[in-house]
Amino acid sequence: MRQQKVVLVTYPEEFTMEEAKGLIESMSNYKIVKTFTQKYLNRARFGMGMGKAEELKQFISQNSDIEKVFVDEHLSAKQLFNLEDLLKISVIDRERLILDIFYSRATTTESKLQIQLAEVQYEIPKIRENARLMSKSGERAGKGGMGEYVVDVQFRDLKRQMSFIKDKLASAHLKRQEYRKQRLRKGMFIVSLVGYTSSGKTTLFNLLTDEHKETSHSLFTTLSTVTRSLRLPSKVNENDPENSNILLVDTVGFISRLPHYMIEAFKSTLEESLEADLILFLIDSSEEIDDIGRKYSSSLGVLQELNVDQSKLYILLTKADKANSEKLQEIMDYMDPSISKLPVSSKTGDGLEELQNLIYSKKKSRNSTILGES
Ligand SMILES: Nc1nc2c(ncn2[C@@H]2O[C@H](COP(=O)(O)OP(=O)(O)OP(=O)(O)O)[C@@H](O)[C@H]2O)c(=O)[nH]1
Ligand SMILES: [Mg+2]
Repeated sequence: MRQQKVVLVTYPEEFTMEEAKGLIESMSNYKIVKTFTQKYLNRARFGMGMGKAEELKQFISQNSDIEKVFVDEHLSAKQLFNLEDLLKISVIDRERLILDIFYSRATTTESKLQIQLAEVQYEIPKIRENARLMSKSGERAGKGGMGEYVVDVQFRDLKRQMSFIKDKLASAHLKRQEYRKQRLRKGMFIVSLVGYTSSGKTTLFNLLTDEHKETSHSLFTTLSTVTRSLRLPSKVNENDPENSNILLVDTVGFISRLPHYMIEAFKSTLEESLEADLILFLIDSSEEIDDIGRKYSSSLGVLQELNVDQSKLYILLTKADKANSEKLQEIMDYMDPSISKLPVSSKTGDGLEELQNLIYSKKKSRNSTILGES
């Protein structure tokens, strides 16, 4: 495959830099040849400061094989236009990159629709801004001399697309709700796996369900919610077959600085997993302690934004084969003491039986509550 040479402009913090690189590298057709850092990427004209933009321009003019610049921040239509005008090559902002990754990975109709919705929501403010820029300057907006009429038509078209996609998503959502009701009627106990991208959700899902869904160190490997039934082993269920069947749900991962409209677009599938009886919140314990803290806070932020019932959360410290007991303790001490925690390793199987016991006992207690209520 031909690789395009690209330049990255990001913040100087190690965590942010590594995450931006991880995002770009998860698109295997891009190769980063140079990384520039800037303390602020919200300057009015170019996002980055004038000096940095000039430095970038010089670097690109000396390296004519560079095809794209990635700016690790949300850029307005004006900033994108100004930068492309200066650099004469295409500029991609953080949201565009995340959308492109999602596009390249989406396999199900619903996830494709969700991404289309996010895409339209990404475009709308840009069209609005173009129209504003145009009326301000009394000129025709956009590079191609696009007239106001065209902007209006585009705007209406996007609005129409948005309501069309929303309708389709709503009917997919209804279908899901129907399935959910059926599951509830059958007394199914639902456990979902949520957490930052690459925290090990699918690896654990595969291990528990004997599945072979794709796992990878690259970001956003899973984009569709997958549900499988599984039977807890008999050593766990104490010959209580009635309580040994559960449903396990794998979900799309989180990332820091995820724009609100993207969470919105994925809400229906995420919400479904958050309505589970038990939500396993995965944290990769193999990482640097500061990065763990950041990922924990940003994932918890998304969960809170989705109004998750915190009493259903249970933290799993994954990849425990790569952390010693002091580090595991340090991570646990850092986190909310009201949420229980368990270290697990899908590689060595450590903690797996405890996890199965936990699921079993939660299911048993839920069933006895239901019986008690009726
Ligand atoms: N050492 C070790 N590596 C693990 C373990 N679990 C997962 N991994 C690795 O972590 C990486 C990410 O795993 P995935 O299961 O794809 O992560 P995910 O949370 O599903 O990621 P997304 O689908 O991108 O949200 C892969 O390279 C796995 O091999 C573990 O217990 N130990
Ligand atoms: Mg996955």
